[in-house]
Amino acid sequence: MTTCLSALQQWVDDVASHTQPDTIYWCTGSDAEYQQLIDEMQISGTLSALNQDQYPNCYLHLSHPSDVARVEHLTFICTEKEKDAGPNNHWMSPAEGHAKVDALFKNVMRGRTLYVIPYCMGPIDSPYSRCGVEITDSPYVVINMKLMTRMGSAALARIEREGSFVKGLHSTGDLDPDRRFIMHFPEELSIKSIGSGYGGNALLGKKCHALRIASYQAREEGWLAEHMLILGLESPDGDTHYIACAFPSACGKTNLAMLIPPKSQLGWKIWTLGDDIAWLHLDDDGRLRAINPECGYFGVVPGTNSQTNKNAFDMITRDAIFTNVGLTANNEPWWEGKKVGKPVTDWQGRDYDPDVGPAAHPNSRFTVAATNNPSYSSLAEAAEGVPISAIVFGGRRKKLAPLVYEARDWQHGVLVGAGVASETTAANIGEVGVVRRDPMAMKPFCGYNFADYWAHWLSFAERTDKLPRIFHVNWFRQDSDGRFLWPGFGENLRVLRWIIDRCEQRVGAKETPIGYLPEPGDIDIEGLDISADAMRALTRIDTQQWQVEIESIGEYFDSFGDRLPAALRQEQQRIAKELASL
Ligand code: SAT
Ligand code: MN
Repeated sequence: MTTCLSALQQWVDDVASHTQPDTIYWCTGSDAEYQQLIDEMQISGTLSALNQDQYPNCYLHLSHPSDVARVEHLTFICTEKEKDAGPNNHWMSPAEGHAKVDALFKNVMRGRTLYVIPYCMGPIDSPYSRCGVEITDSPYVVINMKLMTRMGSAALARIEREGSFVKGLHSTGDLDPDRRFIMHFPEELSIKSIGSGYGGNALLGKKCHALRIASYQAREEGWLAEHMLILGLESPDGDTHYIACAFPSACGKTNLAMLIPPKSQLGWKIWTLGDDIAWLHLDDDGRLRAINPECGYFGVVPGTNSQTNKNAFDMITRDAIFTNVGLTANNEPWWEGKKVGKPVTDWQGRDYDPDVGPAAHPNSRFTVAATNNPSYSSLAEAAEGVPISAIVFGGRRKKLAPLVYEARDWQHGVLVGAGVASETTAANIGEVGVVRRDPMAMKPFCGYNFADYWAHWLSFAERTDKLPRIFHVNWFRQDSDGRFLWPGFGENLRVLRWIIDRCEQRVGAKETPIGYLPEPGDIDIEGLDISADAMRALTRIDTQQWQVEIESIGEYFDSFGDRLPAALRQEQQRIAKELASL
């Protein structure tokens, strides 16, 4: 056995002697193994088969009612120096972090199976991919990792070849929220997660590895690990531009990534490369290229229907795992906004009663392989990734942010990303609907100090002059009566077209202190029921509101002290000054 595999074996042995599982099982990633686990989980009652005529190979898992979302307040970055984790993270020293969870891991796998999951984030043969091994006692985690990552023997072979991997240790423990921690040790490239079976806390390849640990690793190695979807937008002429968009959790990344153009946008087509995470590297020509480290979707179910996201609606009618949705009398999954059927039981398995609560939990999820998606792009497997034309930031803002605007240059674009704010959603346990800063949609996911992260972003401009343009969008603007000004969903394609027109220098723009805005007539609204007033409101800035916003961004920057890159402060002051002189 090579040194790396013996290091892996040693770690598995150490974990086993500490956690005392009944059995140890090394996952191969085969289809037969997947089916075997599904069968076992049905026997143990942790999974039930859905109507196999309507939903072949689809299953339902109901989680513990207290374990339905990420837990940012229990998520820690454990670095030697507190300053390295930054004010954007909860910090604990590595010694304390290990001690705290190791005590909880003691004997925790008694009576359970310890699964060893070697996995590769990214195409198995891509130089940009990185591997990890997750140890878990949850078969639910194993079947989800099978759909979400390149998992099993091929990944193990790569680990053996490369000699390095991220170590992730997970146990559902007793699911007691008081004994739940998601600990990251970026300096050791390791993760320890206990007390939760929820995706974002338990599928360690996803947020824990591909964002928190990878963002740290990316800074050291000169790339970026981002909370971004990747899509290809093909024009009627057959040109395809690739766009990476960062929106906070549950703000429509999955919908945008697999958008079906409305009839009015004849000849346009969207290809999906990824819906949640992008790893971005400069290639030898200085172009920014993206790979999606995942190969499946863990998407929000409620609201998915044939109008909002037909591709998702169709792709989850087979081979999907549903978590925390309701059921119809016909044993089909049901969720709010499905538009067909009606529920008889809710996500806690109780008789459905609308007075008690929704049938599906607002953060209920589907897990499905990316290849199930009708708009799947096979370039998701391309070792070299795809070249990115535009980076788009966005958030959920009732007011303030226009439908779309473009940053003046990269440095300004980094400020636009750093200033992202959004109303909170059900993807995290906590209050929903309050505006908070969510720079680059990475607030819950950056594994180090945001000030250093922004400096890293800024440094790309010194390495190449071929960087993508940076934009900001807001699909969620409302009028004073709380009605959405923009129809959203498939119509968002019209905004992406303006973005591509800008990249191709086919359209001008209004220059404002916050960036370039479209002239109302430059966004194609043909066939849309949208008033000229609404279009004006969507494409102008309110100077006073923006003065308050830019000042608030300045105050937010203050919390990073002297680690804040001077260029960001200058940019913020420039905008403040220009707004004041309007
Ligand atoms: O963290 S999850 O992967 O469960 C979903 C999200 O918040 O984006
Ligand atoms: Mn996400």
